[in-house]
Amino acid sequence: MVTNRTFTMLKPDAVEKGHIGAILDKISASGFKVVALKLTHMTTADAKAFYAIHSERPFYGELVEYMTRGPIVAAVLEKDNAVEDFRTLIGATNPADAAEGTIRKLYAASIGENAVHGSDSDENAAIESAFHFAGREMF
Ligand code: RTP
Ligand code: MG
Repeated sequence: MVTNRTFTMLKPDAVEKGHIGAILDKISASGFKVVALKLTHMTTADAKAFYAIHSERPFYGELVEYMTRGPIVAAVLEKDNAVEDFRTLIGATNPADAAEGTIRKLYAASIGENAVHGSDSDENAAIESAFHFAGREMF
């Protein structure tokens, strides 16, 4: 099923550095409509579950530590071709490889602390949105 929504998180490093406004501004200016939004703090159990797909990877422990060390901004975004276009807007996982002008190029420090998450499929966008938001919180 193709949808026109994706899910994002502005990760703890982006929030710590005061980049919430600048990143949301860039997202809006790129044609995405915010249909759900909140500041939240993932528990260790939340982060382990959210990133369960990476549980066998060597960076899993570090990733869970990072994602739980402070609040994040969770959001659902709407636009035609949302998943693919948002992945283009954020750039490569490693900011060193990210294209000029992308959010990770502008705001990410390293492959581990890369400022922003974007869903990688329509199916995962729906699962991740439901992980963070109740139906009445999505508009
Ligand atoms: P995301 O899921 O956050 O949008 O990132 P992504 O698809 O570009 O990358 P993915 O392979 O799904 O990895 C998830 C997150 O794990 C951290 N990571 N660290 N130290 C490392 O080698 C490493 N590799 C990945 C990053 O925070 C990455 O976004
Ligand atoms: Mg991913």
